[in-house]
Amino acid sequence: MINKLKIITYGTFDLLHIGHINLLKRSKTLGHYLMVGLSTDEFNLLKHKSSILSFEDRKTILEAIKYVDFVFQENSWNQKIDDIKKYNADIFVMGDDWQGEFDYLKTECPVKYLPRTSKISTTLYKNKLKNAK
Ligand code: C2G
Repeated sequence: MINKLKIITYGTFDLLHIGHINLLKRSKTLGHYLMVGLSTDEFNLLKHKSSILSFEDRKTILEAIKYVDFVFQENSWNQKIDDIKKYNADIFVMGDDWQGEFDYLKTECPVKYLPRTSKISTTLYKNKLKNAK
């Protein structure tokens, strides 16, 4: 039985868009099992982000994506080392807008930053929806 390479990533994933899907799809190709730490509404406040969709809705949407195998709560900035140990993650992945920010995790597992999808973001999405009225 080959080892299931377990990938771990984190995010808010509000108003799901192609940038999120590209990230999740490419993360999954790095291994066999993709775990996503989904920012709670409370943690989003700490990130100075407010999401349109509730945590429960964002979680249900993520769980419906074929690349995603497991979704858990991201409640704070400093749970990643414990999560990597708890879930036996083999590779930590984030979009490269976070380049270098999570290098401290290299003591636990390889850290990969994937190219961010250009010209799309939740903020852009929200503004387009606003202007579409
Ligand atoms: N992303 C991307 N391309 C975009 C937008 C987002 O590749 N156009 C990636 C981000 O780099 C991130 C993931 O999609 O890896 C989720 O993005 P967000 O929901 O914006 O997450 P973020 O607010 O960056 O939260 O502890 C880490 C934080 O929870 C990350």
